[in-house]
Amino acid sequence: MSTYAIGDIQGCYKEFKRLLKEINFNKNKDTLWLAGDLVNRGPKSFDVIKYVMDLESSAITVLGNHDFYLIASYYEIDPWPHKNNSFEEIISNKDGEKIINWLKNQKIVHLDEYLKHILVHAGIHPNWEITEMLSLANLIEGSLRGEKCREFVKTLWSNSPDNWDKNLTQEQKLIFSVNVFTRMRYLKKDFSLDFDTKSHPENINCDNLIPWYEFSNNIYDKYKIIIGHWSTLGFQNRHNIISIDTGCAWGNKLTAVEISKNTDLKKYEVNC
Ligand SMILES: [Mn+2]
Repeated sequence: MSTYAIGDIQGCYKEFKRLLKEINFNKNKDTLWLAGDLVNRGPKSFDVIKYVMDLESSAITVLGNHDFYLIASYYEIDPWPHKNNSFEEIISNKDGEKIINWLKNQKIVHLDEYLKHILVHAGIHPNWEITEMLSLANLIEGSLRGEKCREFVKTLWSNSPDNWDKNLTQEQKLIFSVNVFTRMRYLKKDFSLDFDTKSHPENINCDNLIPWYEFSNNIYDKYKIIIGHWSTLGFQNRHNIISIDTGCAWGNKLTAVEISKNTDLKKYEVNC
């Protein structure tokens, strides 16, 4: 009865299966938390999603920016017409619609009150209260599952608004919160999102770019937040976050951690 979290798989099916072997994952006993970005970049996005679908309630997945990008591509919304992706295999497959429907039913945030951990792809904005954060996640999940999913996904490809304000319109709140949950890395001192910088904090030469988890917030005090998304940050086990995207799609590593209430974090990894 163990709970494991795995970072961004990004279509790296072979490495994913190797890692599951390494942790002796048993679908009938254990639970798998996936930090999002199941697809794109790697060669086998279709196989990764099919495998996770077959795990049924043994796997909990939160969506990442690449998973949103796949949903958009399925609806023929292409935010970056000149960028390559590896979605064709899924979109043209007879099970394509099933896969997209499954993705639309995954979560944005997973909070485990017993383990006191939260799983999210990129992060949680420091200006949010917990109830606000959960209701924004619910709003996104509802919009994905609703009849107007395509219209909703079409609005998302914007960097504006770049800061939180309780008076934003519903559409603006959705755009901002999807960006926070799935893309955020650095904030400026005024709490606005930076959309350009990906480097490790040690390589940043700018006083006005601060990793989001260095701000203080009640949510980060109460729960440890497990994130993927930031491969240049790599593995981190800090007081308020565990970062587990170790860049499998870039030929580095795929990482799993065992989450437990009582024992120290256990880390497992395979080379990619
Ligand atoms: Mn990502």
